[in-house]
Amino acid sequence: MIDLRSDTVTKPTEAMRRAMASAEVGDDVYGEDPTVNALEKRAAEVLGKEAALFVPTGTMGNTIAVKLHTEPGNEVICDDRAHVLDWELAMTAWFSGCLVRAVPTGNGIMTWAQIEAHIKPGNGFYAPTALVTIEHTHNMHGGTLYELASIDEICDRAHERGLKVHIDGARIFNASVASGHSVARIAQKADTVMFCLSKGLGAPVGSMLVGTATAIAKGRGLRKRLGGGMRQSGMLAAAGLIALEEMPARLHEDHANAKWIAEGLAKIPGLALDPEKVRTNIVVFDIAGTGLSFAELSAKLKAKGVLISTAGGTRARAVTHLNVSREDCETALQVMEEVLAVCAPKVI
Ligand code: TLP
Repeated sequence: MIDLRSDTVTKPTEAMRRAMASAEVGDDVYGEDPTVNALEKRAAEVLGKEAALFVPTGTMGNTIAVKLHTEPGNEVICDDRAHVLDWELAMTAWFSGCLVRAVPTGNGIMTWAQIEAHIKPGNGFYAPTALVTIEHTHNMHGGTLYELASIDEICDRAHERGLKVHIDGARIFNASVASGHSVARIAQKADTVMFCLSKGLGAPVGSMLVGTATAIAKGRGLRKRLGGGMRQSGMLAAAGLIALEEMPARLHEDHANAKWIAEGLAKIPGLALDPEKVRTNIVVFDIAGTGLSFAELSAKLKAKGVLISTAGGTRARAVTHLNVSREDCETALQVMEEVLAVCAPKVI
């Protein structure tokens, strides 16, 4: 199978497996796992923040961040296709008692003007806004990127208004490689950042939440409350350290493969996308013109050994990663061409 459903499907490298097998461990709930401690120290350094917390998933990292920055009854602003809104089972409501105020964007990238128009004052008539979360890169819009100046502006203006800013940086290393800005520079003005070790960076499990020492100390308690106190998790942190240190250097390969797939898909009748907009490892394309539903198309591709995922409605998603070579991309594109050659494109 050529698995383009997500970069979450990556398998740990041999180096990761060796490091996991020989990891020094202790009970992390007592703060005694040396490998987890090393990962947290290093993640904080790389992101330029005071402290970091190792969490099992990106969802838990975002969930803790929302709780840190809000009180029940607050509003949280994010874009209308954000992962925190669509894919985290209403965690903002469930764990933090907050309402999401979603900003329609078309590309996942909010401007300060759009955000400002959605801020609610706490004047007795409205639920006050407490937090802005931005997703960088943006998953469901095809790995799109914020401009650095825009992130800075959002953080500065939000802080002036008394709001906190959290970056859902599940793929912040992809953003860094594509933009040429260090992850520390991207994260500089944000209050917290969550990033995933388990996606493009290839670790089997784990994400990091970074922020001030005070926020992360509080986050540690919230992680335990969510059932995320993982004991001898140095086994996992060992792979995470390799992901953090060694894997960002190869992400440009995934970006080149995604661009290559996008250019090929754009030539297939019935598929709609702009390959110019593909800057990282996610390709989102519209299949409406094929006359097939996503379920039909994905089943036909699966029968020929290619897996893709949905980005909602008639939009499909192909994600490149560590375990997909250029040759795999060529095969996948060929399969797509074969499958769609026998399906007459719908005349719109
Ligand atoms: N994204 C997954 C699915 O849940 C859609 C994927 O296959 O891409 N933030 C962003 C931007 C994400 O893309 C994801 C995972 C998460 C948070 C959550 O990470 P996990 O899966 O570790 O909870």
